[in-house]
Amino acid sequence: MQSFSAFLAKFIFLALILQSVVRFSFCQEGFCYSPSILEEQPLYWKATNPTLSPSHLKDLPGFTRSVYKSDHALITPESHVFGPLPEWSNTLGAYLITPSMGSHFAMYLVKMQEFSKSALPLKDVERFVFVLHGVVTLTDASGAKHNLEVDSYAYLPPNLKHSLDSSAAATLVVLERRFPLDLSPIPFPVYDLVMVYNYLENHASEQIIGSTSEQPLLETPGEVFQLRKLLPTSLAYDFNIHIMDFQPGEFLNVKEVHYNQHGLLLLEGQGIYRLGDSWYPVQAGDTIWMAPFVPQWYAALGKSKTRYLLYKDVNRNPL
Ligand code: UGY
Ligand code: MN
Repeated sequence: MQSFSAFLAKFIFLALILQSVVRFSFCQEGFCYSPSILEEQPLYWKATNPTLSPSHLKDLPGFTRSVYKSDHALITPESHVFGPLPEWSNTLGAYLITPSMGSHFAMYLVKMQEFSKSALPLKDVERFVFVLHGVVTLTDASGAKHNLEVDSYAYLPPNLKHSLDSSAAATLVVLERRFPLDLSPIPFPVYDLVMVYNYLENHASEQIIGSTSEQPLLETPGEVFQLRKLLPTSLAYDFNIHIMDFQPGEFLNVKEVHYNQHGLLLLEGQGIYRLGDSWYPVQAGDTIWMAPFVPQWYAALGKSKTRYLLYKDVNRNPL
């Protein structure tokens, strides 16, 4: 038979486990209630103990961290609106950046399902696809099939036949940019308006298929972040996609202001993004549009590294 002291020890042990389970469930997402929830809370308790955790704020009616201004936008996941993509089958898409904001490119999320299939981009539009979840099959112009897993990507030059399909759920981020190949049929006044003229004779871009981890780390003079570029840096390519990694506490040394535009998807981590005169707490899943010359700066915070994917127009004279 158990002695009373053994029984007491077991009782205390079980009570401690129960208390830690209760505490754990109320300490998730960085927010703990104190004193213990086992005590009855007084009337209006919440008014003097506001919920501080961002994950709770997200659920406030009408609350969003999304912001849309003339020179930048932050689009956070609770604002995503998915709908069918024109001519894609069994697929939902959410346009996050489009020329209606002032960008010269579009960036959208694509959720593919079983038996889903892409449509071709519009005429003269180049496309970049990056896999965020699942596996998609790219069938290229020659009929060859390429399986793209998470962290893999493809660049398809304008007017190159291809299709993407998936036999299970998969998520992609897609960037598209109009690449004028032949401006001659465009009447003179319109021609003037589209002088962001990207075509360079003898510099045709080619289909690229790759994976982030295969790309070498590049020099970043004066900066501490790690940089990979997913596309060739040759003249044929009028944009590049950068993958940038920051350890917690690292930040951009240059307080950047430049003529290039950006589309950014935060893939991992948390931090503060400065855009113009505003400072935004951001985290994985957030999208940012940066117009030319918007002051921009990032500091990685939180407990894990930040990784973001960044569209940047390059290799063209801005005149
Ligand atoms: O290359 C860039 O312009 C990059 N460093 N910008 C950014 O991270 N906002
Ligand atoms: Mn920049």
